Amino acid sequence: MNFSELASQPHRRFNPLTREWVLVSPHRTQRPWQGQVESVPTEAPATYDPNCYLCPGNARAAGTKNPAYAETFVFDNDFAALKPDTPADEIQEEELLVARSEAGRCRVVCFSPRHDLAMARMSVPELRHVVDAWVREFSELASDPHIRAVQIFENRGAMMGCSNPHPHGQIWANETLPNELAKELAAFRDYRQSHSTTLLNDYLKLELEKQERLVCANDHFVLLVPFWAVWPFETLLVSRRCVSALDELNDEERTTLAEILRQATIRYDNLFRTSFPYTMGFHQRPTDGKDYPEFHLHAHFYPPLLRSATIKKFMVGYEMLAMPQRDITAETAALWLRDVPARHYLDP
Ligand code: H2U
Ligand code: ZN
Repeated sequence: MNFSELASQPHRRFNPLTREWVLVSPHRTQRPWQGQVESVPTEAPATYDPNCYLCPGNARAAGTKNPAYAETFVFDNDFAALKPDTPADEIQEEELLVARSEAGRCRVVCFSPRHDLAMARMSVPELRHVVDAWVREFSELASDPHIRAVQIFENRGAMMGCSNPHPHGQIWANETLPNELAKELAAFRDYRQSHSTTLLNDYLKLELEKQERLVCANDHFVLLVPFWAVWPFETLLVSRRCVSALDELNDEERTTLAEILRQATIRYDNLFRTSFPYTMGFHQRPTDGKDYPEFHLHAHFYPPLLRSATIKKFMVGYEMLAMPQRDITAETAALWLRDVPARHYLDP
């Protein structure tokens, strides 16, 4: 059987980064939908909102006043999930009741002083400030001997639990490796041991040959729908050069990262002509001071929308109890994202 025949039938695909499988059921895209329909915000936010806790000059929920910032602004999360002064402690009863203290830091990154913008509506120089802020934060947090992992991410849109339309992301830094990073690190390490190359270098080479899952690319980054995608329009953003974290990107690469982030988010917005919700974030090397030549910097975009701006994918039932499942194939999703204009639908 060839690939297109297999891809038209129910099948499983392997995710070499997590070493888990996803069930793909392409025929199910035909099924009717009588479930929940999401509402699409129709009113555009104002450029400044006096009630927004992230806008310049405003007071945050805990009372601290934001400075009149002009580019990006980073602060310690007032409701941090991880705190630097957490005392070390642990319990263990048999192998069943096990808990350990976890210290860390949480930061909030305001991408822009403009309340109404999103990555898709920011210019490349503006997004470059965001990239530079991420690099600065990563380096500073990585230099703390207690911090071994830095998770940079953005929740965009109320559907993904974003608490405020003001463009912002978060950084959580902790003492131990979070589950997803640990899974990927083990896969990167094993691949490098059994091949002389690195996992994402080889994968990128294959995708560049095959072309069918590519969305867009520039000199230093490629955006594609991974073969093993779970979310309907999930994408993977990979650096062409194998670097282990944002701090290794040179000046030109940082600008091209800003460019491809803009392209990625414009394409998402254009797909259903809406401010596309997603969770996105970077996976980078652990920050314990060791070298990780096997680790390849990348970002994942996980958007929940299924086939219009109002229908969302739920991860329930089979996904919660068995394994992730998707209907639209990675190849079809890539085609849709590749075919939308590269210019934002709201831009004049
Ligand atoms: P989300 O929209 O992804 O939830 O991120 C907003 C973060 O901002 C959230 O973690 C923090 C919340 O704790 N926050 C502050 O630190 N100060 C505030 O005044 C409100 C929100
Ligand atoms: Zn605001």
